[in-house]
Amino acid sequence: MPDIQRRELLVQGSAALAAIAALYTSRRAYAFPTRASEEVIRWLDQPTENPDPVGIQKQLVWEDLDSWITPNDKFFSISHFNRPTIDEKTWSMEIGGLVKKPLKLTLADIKARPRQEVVFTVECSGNHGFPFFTGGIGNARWAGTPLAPILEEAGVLEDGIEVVFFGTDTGEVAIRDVKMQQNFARSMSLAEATNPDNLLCYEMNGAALPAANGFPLRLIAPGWYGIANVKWLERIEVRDTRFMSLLMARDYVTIREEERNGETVWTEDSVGRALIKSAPAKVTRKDSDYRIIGAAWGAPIDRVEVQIDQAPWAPATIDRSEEAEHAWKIWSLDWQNPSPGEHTVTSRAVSTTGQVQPAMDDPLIAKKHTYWESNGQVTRRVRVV
Ligand SMILES: Nc1nc2c(c(=O)[nH]1)N[C@H]1C(S)=C(S)[C@@H](COP(=O)(O)O)O[C@H]1N2
Ligand SMILES: [Mo]
Repeated sequence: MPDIQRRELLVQGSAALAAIAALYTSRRAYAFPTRASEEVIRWLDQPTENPDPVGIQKQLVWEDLDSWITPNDKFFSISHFNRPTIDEKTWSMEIGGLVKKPLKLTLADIKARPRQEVVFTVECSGNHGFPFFTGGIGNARWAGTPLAPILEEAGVLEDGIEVVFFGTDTGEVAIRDVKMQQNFARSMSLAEATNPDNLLCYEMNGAALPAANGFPLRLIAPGWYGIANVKWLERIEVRDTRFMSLLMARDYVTIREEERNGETVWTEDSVGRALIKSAPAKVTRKDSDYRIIGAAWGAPIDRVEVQIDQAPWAPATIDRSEEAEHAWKIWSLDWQNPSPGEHTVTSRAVSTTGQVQPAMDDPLIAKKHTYWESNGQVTRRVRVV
């Protein structure tokens, strides 16, 4: 710390300390591999027109990525059914089912409980599954209270194996020719649900949870795909059977062909935990110095590599100024004097346990018949002038 600041600190005591701390955090919040007076070059390949602007709102525009935290007014939002407007004065949430002591909690009850924060990058598992859906991702600082102690207080009975999260939103669901009006609902096993990271979340980046993101309360399950983070929570129920909801067992199922001794087996996995992934976000130019910037998430990231055209993979630099266990990592690669014309840029993330983000022709991706869990390597096209 420079002398002048130290002296000020001694003179003005804790007020100065707080001011300096605030300055330091605000500077940190804007750390990003951006250079003054650089130009952002838009990708030649752009997403196609969104056919469902009500269901899929405000996708991330990758070229606009300029901060580690995604501001609330730019955060993507997904809804499968209706988008409920909930009055917090009349709202409360029940915790019931196989528990000794069912609970009914108001928002004030929940806010009075211990507060916990997590910076977590939420990605929709359908992101990059369609040409119109490539920005279903954002990174926010979520605050709420941990779920596990609430389940503990309710006292899960011995037969309870499954925790179901019901949203307020409903939609018509048809199975064969039977039509039903169902709530949005997802579950976790008791062990998954009681992970100490899981939050009943009421705050997003320091503001009340916006309506689009689940006001007044949503589940935040760090490390899981977006779908598990149930918004507009209404009821949590402990049950003694696995829960096979629309959004776990009939939709949001990844179906793949896999090979076993030369024979094909079809595997069907319910979409749950996030998978390792990265994407180039943008190319910037300052005079003839180009730079590629991107993000990597979905698993503990060890490194990111970038391939330009058919050149060997080059290691990107990970921005260490802003890091959190469940948040995306921002990376960059300087690209000096590229030749004029069109180029491709591909990134791949490698996890600390050695998992590599699969190439598009890897059987994991190429033999996947459904669009969820599209964590294959993303290639973008750019023109250098
Ligand atoms: N109640 C409810 N929760 C929901 C959804 C929904 O439609 N209803 N959509 C899910 C999906 S598919 C995603 S990707 C995330 C998106 O969170 P966001 O809208 O805050 O970005 O919310 C999840 N939680
Ligand atoms: Mo999603």
